[in-house]
This record gives sequence, C-alpha cells and structure tokens, in this order.
Amino acid sequence: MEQAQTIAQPAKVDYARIATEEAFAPPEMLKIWRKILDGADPDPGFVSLIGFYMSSPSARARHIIECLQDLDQLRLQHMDEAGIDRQVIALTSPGVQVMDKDTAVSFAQVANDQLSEAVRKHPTRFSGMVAIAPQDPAAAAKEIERGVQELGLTGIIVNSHTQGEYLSDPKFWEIFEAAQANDTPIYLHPNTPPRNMIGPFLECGLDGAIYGFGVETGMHALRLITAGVFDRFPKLQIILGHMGEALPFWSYRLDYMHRATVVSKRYASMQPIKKKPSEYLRENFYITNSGVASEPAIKFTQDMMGADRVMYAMDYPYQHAVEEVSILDGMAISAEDKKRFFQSNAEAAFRLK
Ligand code: 1DF
Ligand code: MN
Repeated sequence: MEQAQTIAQPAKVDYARIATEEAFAPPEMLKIWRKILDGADPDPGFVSLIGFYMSSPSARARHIIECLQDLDQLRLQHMDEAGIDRQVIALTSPGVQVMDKDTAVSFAQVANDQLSEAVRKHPTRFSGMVAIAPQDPAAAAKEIERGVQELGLTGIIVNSHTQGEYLSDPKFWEIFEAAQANDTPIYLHPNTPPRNMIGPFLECGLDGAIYGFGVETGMHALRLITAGVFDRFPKLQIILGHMGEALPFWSYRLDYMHRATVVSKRYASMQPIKKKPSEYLRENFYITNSGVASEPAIKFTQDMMGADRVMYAMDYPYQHAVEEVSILDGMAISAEDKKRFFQSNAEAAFRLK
C-alpha cells in the first residue's frame, strides 16, 4: 500500500480476532463486470466504483484488485501479519446484483462453490457467506438452502439494492423466509446509490464508501423495518457494517418521527408496526465496526445495541489497515466485552464452531 513504514504486528491476545466483512472477487466475475462496464448504459454507481478499481493504476486500486482474487496464501499471509485468526468472506459488492437475471443466478452458484472450496481447504481460517441473486427470489431462496445445508456457508451476503429495487418489497420475502428457516443471518452490505439517487453524490465525489454507501444502505435497512419485515420474520437477523450505517445514532429521532408519522396517517406506505424502530435494531440486527476504528463510536453503539450485538470487521482489502487492529485491542472496555467484540458475537451470529 502507499505506506513507507512497516507497522508493528498486533500483540498476542487471549481472544480470537474474527473479521466479519472481508471481500473476495473471482477473476471470472471481473470478466463479467468488464463486459457490463463496456456495454450499453452501465449503472453510474457501478462505473464510478468498479470502473475505478478495474482501471486505476493507483497503488490502492492495484492492491485491492490483487487481494480480492486470492483465497489462499496471499490472504493468509495478510491475516497473519494483521493478527486476524479468521475471516468471514463474502462476494465483493455489487457481486451478481448488477448482472442480468440468468447470469446472476448461475454466477452466484459458481462463486459459492469457489468460496466453499476455500473454506474447506482452510476451515480454521475462513468462513463464508452465500451470494444470492435477488433478481430471482425463488432461486435465491434455493441457493440459501444449498449454500447453508450442502456447502457449509454460514451467512448470506446481499449488496444492498438490486438495480434500484429494495428487499422491503414483499416479492423478495422468500429470501427472508429461507434465511430465517436456515437460521442464517443476512449481511446487508453497501452498494453505490442507484441511478435515481446518485446524481448529487456523484457530482461531488461522495457516492462511494466515504458516504453514499452508508446513506443508501442505512435507508435500505430502515425500509425493512418500516415495511414490517421483522413482524413477519421475528427471528430474522440482519448484519450491518460501518457502525450500523449510523442508524444507532439516529434511533431516538427515528422512534419519535416514526410514531408521529404513523399516528397522523401521513403515508399509505408507513403502516403501524409492532415495535419501535430502535427495538428492531436491538433485536434483529448485529452491527460491525467495518471501516470505523473509533473507540467512542464503538462504545456508543455497544451502549445503544448491547455489547452482544457489536462485532469486529476489517473490510479487507478495502481497509487493509493493520494498525487499526492494535487500536481496537487497546479500547478501554472490559475484557469480557472485548472478547465479545472480536470473537464471541461473530461465533454466535454466524454459528461458527
Ligand atoms: C469500498 C469500501 C469498496 C467497502 C467496497 O466494495 C467495500 C471502497 C466494493 O472503499 O471503495 O465493501 N466497504 O465496505 O467499506
Ligand atoms: Mn465492505
């Protein structure tokens, strides 16, 4: 990376460090993505994000593209250097969700086969999430079943919106049904804002991980709550990165304004739900600190969500920042809560053995 000095390896600790939002990209997917980029009228967010990484000569882009494609020695070496015991790996955003339906359904299977093979080869170092194509909800539900029951994957990755569509639409709820039935969490990972939202972000360079990701994905999570997804699927668990895309910080205002809006019958699309938005956040969401090595932000979120709901992620290779591991090791929280953060919450959320 663009850093001259060597960073000290994190100290040995008495907990395992499990990183829960770690990305990979099969070379075959980059080929499909290249075709989409070169095709007619590609999605502007996709061009901004993936067009950059696949063409920029910068050290950052080259490092990321190289690391994404490895599921073996390079990744293990970087994990060893950073003191990461285990990665929970998922197909990088936007995965198959930018592809046409048939390609998306079949490539999700290819990616899941590859990932599960790497997990079988390195069972103590890697765990993996099932990629699905929301473009075909019935096929996605079947792939969840195959991924969990046959391939041994322990989470489901959804890279936020699918060509501008949100999982709050009941046509997608077969996916939630399968996730709940298989007792497997869905990681709702960011994507760039869709075509009809991205304009003002793109003109000032805020569409990506810096901010647009969080706005779009936080809204997606809220749409699930307000649409009543968790009344219908009370055991469903959603994982949000990036400190919950700021939703814990919003929760007082969300509760107040949600109630005021429902009571005044302002929108047909905002009907009563059983609990406050913040209660669903606490009961149906896990939050990871991906991209945010900030002790005050983590403490606040533990306070709002409970220390059993906040867990560690590095966001390799996008935030391959080894020094952050030691910063987080050094947080002034109890030894019990630190072990929950780095290890036990991920073991519980992903049912790791
Ligand atoms: C970036 C960041 C890209 C994250 C990602 O996937 C990603 C980035 C394409 O910095 O462009 O997953 N992230 O989660 O922060
Ligand atoms: Mn990420």
